[in-house]
Amino acid sequence: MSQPEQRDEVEMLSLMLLIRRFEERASQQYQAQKIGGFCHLYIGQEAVVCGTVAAVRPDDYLITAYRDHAHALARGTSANACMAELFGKATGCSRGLGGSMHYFDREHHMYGGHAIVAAHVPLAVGMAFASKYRAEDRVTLCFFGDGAINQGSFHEALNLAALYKLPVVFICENNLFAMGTSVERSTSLKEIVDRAEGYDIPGTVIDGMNFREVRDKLSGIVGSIRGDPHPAFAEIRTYRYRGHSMSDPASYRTKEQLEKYRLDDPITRLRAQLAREEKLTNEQFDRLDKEAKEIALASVKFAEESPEPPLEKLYDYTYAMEPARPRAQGENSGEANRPGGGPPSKEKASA
Ligand SMILES: Cc1ncc(C[n+]2csc(CCOP(=O)(O)OP(=O)(O)O)c2C)c(N)n1
Ligand SMILES: [Mg+2]
Repeated sequence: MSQPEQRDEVEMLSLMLLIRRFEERASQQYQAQKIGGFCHLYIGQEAVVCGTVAAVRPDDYLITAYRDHAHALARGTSANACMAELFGKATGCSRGLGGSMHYFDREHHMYGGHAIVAAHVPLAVGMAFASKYRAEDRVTLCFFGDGAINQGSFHEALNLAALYKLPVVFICENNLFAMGTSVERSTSLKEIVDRAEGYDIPGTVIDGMNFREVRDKLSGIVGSIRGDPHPAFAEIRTYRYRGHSMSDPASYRTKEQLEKYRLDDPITRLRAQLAREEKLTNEQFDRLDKEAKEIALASVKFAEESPEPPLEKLYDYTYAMEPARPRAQGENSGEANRPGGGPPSKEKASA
């Protein structure tokens, strides 16, 4: 298969709007205590995943870290399935058992949602190995944050990918911070992209606030990989407007820095580019935004009305089995009562 037809830019702008409005709704619902656990928002970074997705085929593999709502939406997972997952409902994209950090959608080739920093980078290398082994021309897109690049698993993975010439793009979403630690305080290199050189992997720096630049540079990278499998590294420079997670007031950075990036907003920028070229009117933009807000709002209703997963499914899809429940007086200690004991549920046996 060849490169995809270039996706329509107005369609991609509406995808960025959907991601932003979805995240705003998620934030609101989190504050209303409808969502438990951690929740990391992607607001400000929309052009990174949208530009990438616009440059690849739907059957290319995608894997990412825990700031993953946008990656699923960009791949085509419905807002309903995404919001329901945040609510822990059975209709969620991970059946309500994964939550914010563990989105998964095999149909759309979105292979997580991974909470342990850099732990998924070797998985991406395994996926790229599989497609090369099967002589497919799929490319694996592996997203991670600037906080991942000093983890051991990251280095092992890059080395193997280079050695075996695997078709994988390592995409570092450099938003300048890993929780409250800035890149200057964590990384000896001045430029993250130089990490790639140490493994003989070609590296590119990309402005992540510019949708067109992300799409065009990724398109070149992915095109060259399809003809001749090899790894590539893209440092995409971006910024998150919100704190690391919902509980972070982000007091480690200045208002001026935030303002600088807000003025360079990826949605505003693509809107202005399209308007200048007379491809989008203000009315059309307002309509797209209204639609995005409606989809996000409807997803909350869908999530609220969806059923909880049944309690007996709580330990399905985990490595550990149901823990022992306290024994009632006079009850014998039996197999079914111990961890690992007892028959698996029907669905688990067939999964
Ligand atoms: C191995 C490991 N160490 C520590 C953590 C705690 N932790 C969660 S997020 C995070 C920061 C990661 O930052 P970055 O990779 O830049 O991603 P971003 O949040 O900026 O998208 C840390 C240290 C973790 N999840 N995994
Ligand atoms: Mg970061």
